[in-house]
Amino acid sequence: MYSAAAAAASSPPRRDFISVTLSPEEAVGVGGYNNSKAWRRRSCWRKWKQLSRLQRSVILFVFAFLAVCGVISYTSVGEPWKSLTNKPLDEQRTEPEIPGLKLANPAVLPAPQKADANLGDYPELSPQKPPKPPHVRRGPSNLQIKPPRRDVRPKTRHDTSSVGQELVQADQNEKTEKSVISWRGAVIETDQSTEPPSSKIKEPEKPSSVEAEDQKEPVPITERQLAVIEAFRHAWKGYKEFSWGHDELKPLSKSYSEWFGLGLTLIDALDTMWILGLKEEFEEARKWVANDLVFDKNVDVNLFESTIRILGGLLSTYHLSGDSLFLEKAKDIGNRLMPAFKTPSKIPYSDVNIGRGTAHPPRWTSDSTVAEVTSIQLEFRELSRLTGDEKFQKAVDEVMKHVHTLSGKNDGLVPMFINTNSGQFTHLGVYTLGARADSYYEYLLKQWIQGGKKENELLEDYMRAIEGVKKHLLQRSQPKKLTFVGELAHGHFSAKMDHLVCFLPGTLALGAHNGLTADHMQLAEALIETCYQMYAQVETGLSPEIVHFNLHAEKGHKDVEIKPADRHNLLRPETVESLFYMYRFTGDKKYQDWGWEILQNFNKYTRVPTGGYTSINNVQNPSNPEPRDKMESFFLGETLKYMFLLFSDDIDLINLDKYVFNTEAHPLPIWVPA
Ligand code: DMJ
Repeated sequence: MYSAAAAAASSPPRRDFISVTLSPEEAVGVGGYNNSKAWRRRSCWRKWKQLSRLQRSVILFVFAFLAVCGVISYTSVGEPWKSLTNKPLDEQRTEPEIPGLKLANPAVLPAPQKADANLGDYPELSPQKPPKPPHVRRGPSNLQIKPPRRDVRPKTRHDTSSVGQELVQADQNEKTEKSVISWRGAVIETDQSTEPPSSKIKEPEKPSSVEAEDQKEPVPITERQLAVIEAFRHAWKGYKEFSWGHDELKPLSKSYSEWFGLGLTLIDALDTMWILGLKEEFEEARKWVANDLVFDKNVDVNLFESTIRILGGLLSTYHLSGDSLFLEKAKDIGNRLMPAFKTPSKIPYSDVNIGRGTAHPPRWTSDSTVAEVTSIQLEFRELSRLTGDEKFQKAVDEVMKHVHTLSGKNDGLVPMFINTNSGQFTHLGVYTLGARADSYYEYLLKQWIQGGKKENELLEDYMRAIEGVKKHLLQRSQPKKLTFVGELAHGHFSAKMDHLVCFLPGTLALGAHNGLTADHMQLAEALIETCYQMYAQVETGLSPEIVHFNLHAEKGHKDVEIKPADRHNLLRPETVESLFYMYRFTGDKKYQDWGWEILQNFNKYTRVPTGGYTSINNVQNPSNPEPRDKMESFFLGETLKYMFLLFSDDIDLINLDKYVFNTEAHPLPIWVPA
C-alpha cells in the first residue's frame, strides 16, 4: 500500500512532471466512507497546494484550452440543431400525415406547380417553389422542333423486350407466379400489386432529358407541318368568327351548335395551339378560359365526353404551359363530375348535371356504355396525382377492378353495355373494337403505361383482349387480302369495321414500343395498311364512318364496300393517329405520305372557304360530298394535332416515353418516364 503523502515525504520534490495520485485511505477517509462535499473540497485544495507552480500553470492552461474548444464547437454544431428543434413539429415531419397528401407529391415526374389556392387547403404544407413542369417548353415561343434522330428509332423499336403472350399465359397457368420471362429475356414482375399507383409512387425525379433537350439543335419545321398550321388557322378563323366560346362551329351557316355549352372546341384545341406554336391564338383562348369558362351551369353533360375533351384538355394544357389556371379549371370540372359515381354498383352514370350535382343514366335505360366508363381513368388518375385528393383515382380504379372480375367476356373481349344498378354486362354476345367498346382496350394499355407498367391486371386484360381479337375478329379481305377487325354477334362474324377501330394499329404499336410482343407490331403494320385503304379505295380519298370488307373475290369488286347509311365522314382522327405512332416507331416515310394524302383530301372536300372544315355526308361523291355543316371539336383537338406530329421528325415533340395521349389526343405525363 502506498500513499501520495508518503511518497512526497520520502522523495525530493519533482518539478518537471505532474503526478496526481490518490491513496485509498484519503479517498475513503479513515474509519469509513466520507464523501462529504466539505471533505472533498478540503482534500482537493490540499492537493492543489502541494503542486508546483509549473504543474498548476499547466493544469490551468489545459482547462482554459478545453473551455475555448468547447465554446467553438457549440456555436458551429448547435445552430442547425437549434433551428431544427425550433421548427414547429409539423415542419419537421418528412412526410405529411394526411393520407390524401401522400398523393400530392407522389409522382416521379416533378409535380407541376400547384395553385396557391390549393395549398391553402393543407395548412401543414409550407408553399414550395413550383418545380419546372415536366415539359421543358414553357410557351409556344419556346417550342423548338428538333432534328430527326433516326439512330434512336431502330433502337427504341428493337431494344424493347416483349411481355407478350407470356404474361397472359403465365397468368392463365399459374396465378401465383411471381415473374415472367419475356421473349427477349426481360423479367417482368407480375406480383406487383394493383393498389392505386399513386400510393406507391416514389420521390419526384428530375425529368431525365431536360438539360440534354435544351442543348439539342432545333429541328426545322417541315413544309407539311406548315400546311397543318395553315389548316388549323383556317379552321380557327371560322370558329373565332362564327362560334367563339360555343361548342362547335357550323361553318356553312356561319353559326354554332351547342352540346354542353362549355366552349368545347376551344378547350379541345388549347394544347394543339400550344404544340403548333400558335402563341397569339393560345393567349386569346386562355383569356376566354380565365374570364368566361364557367362550370356552375344547370346543364347535363356526358361524363365520358366531358372527361376526355374538357378535363383531359385542361390537364394537358396545364402540363404543357405550366399555367395553374388550367389546373384550377380541371379541378372544378373534375369535382363537378364526381356525382356520376354515386350509383348502386359504382359504375358511373352516363350523364351529370354539373350545376346541380346530380347524375343519371340516359332516359331509356339504366345501362352505361362500357367504353365510356372505362375510358375516363387516365384523366381522373392524373387529377388525383396533381391535387393530392385520391377520391378521383379511387372512383375510376374501382370501375376497372370491377370490370376486371366480371363474367360475360369472350376471351378478353367485352360486351358494349354495363348496368349501373347490378354492375353486370348487358346485351351479351356482341363484340366489337368499334363504337361503345373501342377505348376500353386503348385505356387498358395506356393506364398500364401511365402508372409505370406496374398494374398487371390492366396488362393481363389487354393482352388477353388482343388474343381475343386475333381469335374471333381478325379476317382478311379479298382481293387485296387486307387484314381487318370485324365484329362478332352471337357467334356470327360480320365483316363490318368502324373507322373508330383504326385507333388499334397505333395502340398496338405503342404496346410493342413498351415491350409487348413483336407480333403486336406486325398486326399494327397490317391494320394500318387496311385503314389507309379505307381512304385510298374511296372516290374522295376519305374514309367513310363504317366499311364492310369483301370476304370473297368478285370481279370488279374492291376490298371495301360502303353502305349508303355509312358513307359520311366526321373528320375523325383515328387513322392519322395510328399513322403518327407508326411513323414515330418505324421512321417509315410511307406513313407520312399517306397522312399527307389524307390532309390534301380534307382540304379538297371538307374545307369551307369562309373558315372552318365540315363533316360530309358522302365520301363517294367527289362532285358533291354533301357538307353536313359541322366541325367536330376533335378535328382541332385530335386530327390536326396528330397530323402535325406525324409530319415532325422530332421525337421529343411530345416524347412517347414521357407522355401518354388520352383518347382525345391530350398528352398526359407518364408517372415513371422511361
Ligand atoms: C373522339 O372523341 C375520341 O377519339 C373518342 O375516343 C372516339 N371518338 C372521337 C373521335 O373520333
